[in-house]
Amino acid sequence: MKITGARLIITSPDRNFITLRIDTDEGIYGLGDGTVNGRELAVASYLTEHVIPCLIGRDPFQTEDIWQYLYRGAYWRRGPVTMAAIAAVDVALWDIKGKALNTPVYNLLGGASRNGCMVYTHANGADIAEAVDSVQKHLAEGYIAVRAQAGVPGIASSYGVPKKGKPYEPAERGLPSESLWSTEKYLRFAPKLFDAVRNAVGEDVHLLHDVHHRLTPIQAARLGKSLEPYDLFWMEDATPAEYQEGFKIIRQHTTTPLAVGEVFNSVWDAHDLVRNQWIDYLRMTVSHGGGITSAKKTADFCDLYQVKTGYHGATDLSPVTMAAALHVGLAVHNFGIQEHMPHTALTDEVFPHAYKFENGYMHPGDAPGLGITIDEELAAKYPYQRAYLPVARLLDGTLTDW
Ligand code: CS2
Ligand code: MG
Repeated sequence: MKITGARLIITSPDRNFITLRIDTDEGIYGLGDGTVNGRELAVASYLTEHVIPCLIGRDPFQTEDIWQYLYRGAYWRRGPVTMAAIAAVDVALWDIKGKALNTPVYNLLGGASRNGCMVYTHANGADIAEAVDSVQKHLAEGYIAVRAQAGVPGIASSYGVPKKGKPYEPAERGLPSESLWSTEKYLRFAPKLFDAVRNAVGEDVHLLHDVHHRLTPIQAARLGKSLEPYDLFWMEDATPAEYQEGFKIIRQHTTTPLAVGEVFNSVWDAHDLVRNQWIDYLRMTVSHGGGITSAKKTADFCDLYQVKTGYHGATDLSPVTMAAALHVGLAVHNFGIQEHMPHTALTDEVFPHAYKFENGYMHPGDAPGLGITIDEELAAKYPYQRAYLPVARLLDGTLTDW
């Protein structure tokens, strides 16, 4: 089999998505996701100008060799744009492989290791009462794991809390908005939120929380300690992780499980975190971390250290990534949990898919390949629109991590 062509489908049903379609001489095609929220066209250009010309004529079954060619062969390695572009190619090739062999991709990765992938979804509210209601609403929908975020009193726009009446979607069309942040107010508030949520839902529900990179290690240690009575499934992105050893400080002080890595793009971003067992869950998902080829290797590396997967699954990862993540998640031994922030109905219509949610779990479905398609006619009705993630400042105006 030979690759005969590859092209991008850029669409913005409710938000921007970059989808790569690779075609072969046998009429089989595959899809990959190259979306990097707020920097979409950089990946599009990387693929169109530099990658697609190198793919024509290659054997799509050579996923390992093509991965190495795009990673080592470029000389310039890593980075979100490069790794998302490599992922788009790699995921599309695995899709082709599965379709050609008439089997779901998970069967090529070791087969199903479980009946389904446990997922968590987002509950949020302007205040504690609204957040508790939102958790209960998601439990009623069948979720058994829920992330809770609430507006911090005195902070106009807290991370994870939607604008009135809208679903939570951080990227906004136009230039970046700016929000204000106070770590002191947040640290006093977060234990009150989980006290209320845990009391309302009882012992059995898995509760998660995203700090979104906003604390120093010692502040994160204090938060982890203060949340221990509420038995969290994880505390996420407690501190920025460029300096991996920072997590050692958090680890020394608290038994609250730690998740990190949605902004990582290489196993090297997590190397010290994993081999020192400073974290419990790695969040780098398939599309931002170089594709299925590298996700499988990274998961196997984590398994040696009892670190589990907890892949990022926000709406800026397209349904193609959700499908790929579920195939990997179903197959690897050390699957932990999958984030599920459902896409809008319109996005689901643009990307018809075989994966399903039922009673707290998702399954990738048994269609050959990834089980995902794209309605190109519908996609064409929604052209790309520039959008950015917000930026955050401290109360005195200092730029901080959003
Ligand atoms: C978040 C994301 O899902 C998460 O855990 O941290 O909402 C993140 O802010 C976005 O994916 C950024 O694009
Ligand atoms: Mg997060």
